Amino acid sequence: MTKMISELLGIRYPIIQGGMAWVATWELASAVSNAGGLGIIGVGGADVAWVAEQIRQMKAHTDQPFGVNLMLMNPQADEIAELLAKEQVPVITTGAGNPGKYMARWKEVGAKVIPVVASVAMARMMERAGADAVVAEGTESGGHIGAATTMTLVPQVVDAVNIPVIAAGGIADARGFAAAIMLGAAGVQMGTRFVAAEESIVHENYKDKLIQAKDIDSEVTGRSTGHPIRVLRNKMTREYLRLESEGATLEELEHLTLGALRKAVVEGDVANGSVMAGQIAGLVKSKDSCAQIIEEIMTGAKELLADCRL
Ligand code: TUI
Repeated sequence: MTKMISELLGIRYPIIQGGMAWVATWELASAVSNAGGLGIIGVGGADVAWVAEQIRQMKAHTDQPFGVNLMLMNPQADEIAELLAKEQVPVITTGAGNPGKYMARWKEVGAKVIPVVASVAMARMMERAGADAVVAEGTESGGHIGAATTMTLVPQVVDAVNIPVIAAGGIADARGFAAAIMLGAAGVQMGTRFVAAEESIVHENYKDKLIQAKDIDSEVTGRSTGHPIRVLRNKMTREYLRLESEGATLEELEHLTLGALRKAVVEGDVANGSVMAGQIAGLVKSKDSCAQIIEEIMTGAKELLADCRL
């Protein structure tokens, strides 16, 4: 039987919260860590001073393990990588690139390093570079995505590496958790369900749009630019996809998405902003506390897995 990541990370339950830009602030992350999961601060495009303050707040609001996600396209990635080492952040996850050049430094200070990957090749590369685990993130996820689905990616990554694999993409309840365990995962990462959590600081308009979303309400912008981003359909995506199909330039397209996530999360402009969410948004129907979410999933999954017969 696979060892759960709760053992590796010193947490009660093998559930980690995605490191979502603008959304995963210390308020959400500390609530998840205090509820027995692993809360993660999402750096996104923020600067080093913002990250330092978030870590300070996190340490003040939880005595449980926590993580920071470094989005590797961040212009200050080098400085932030060093800050994470100096602050002895217990768990570091990365997204949207290859964190190879930071691994030795992070391992030297004893951080557990968990890159988010979207392919078997990248998972293998990360294992060789010294990763403690990987998050295998399927294309059902919100935000920046790869091509493979969670159902196909997770078992292939599990077979390819000897480190624990955390499943992400399309998981928001006990059934998804149990399914991930059946695929060989040692835990799950969830984003979308936590966006709607009581403790999440995202604008109520964003949470309401998420809760009203149906199964087929997400779109992927940026396929033509090489930066596919899954978001809920709105005025911005209609305009974006129209321009994209007409062969618009990168500049014209970027004009629509620059600052768009902040616009949706902070200002609540869910018509013109970028409402990042996974395909599982249709399953998220209430704004629960992080403790309720984690308790519901663990209790439900135990029952499902115990009752499982052919
Ligand atoms: O990183 C994510 N999801 C994200 S990051 C993000 S921030 C952003 N905001 C606005 C525009 C653009 C980005 C929003 N959502 N998930 C983890 C993830 N990583 N998914 C896919 C990958 C990935 C992709 C390529 C990991 C490695 C990789 O390697 C490429 C290489 O360097 O070889």
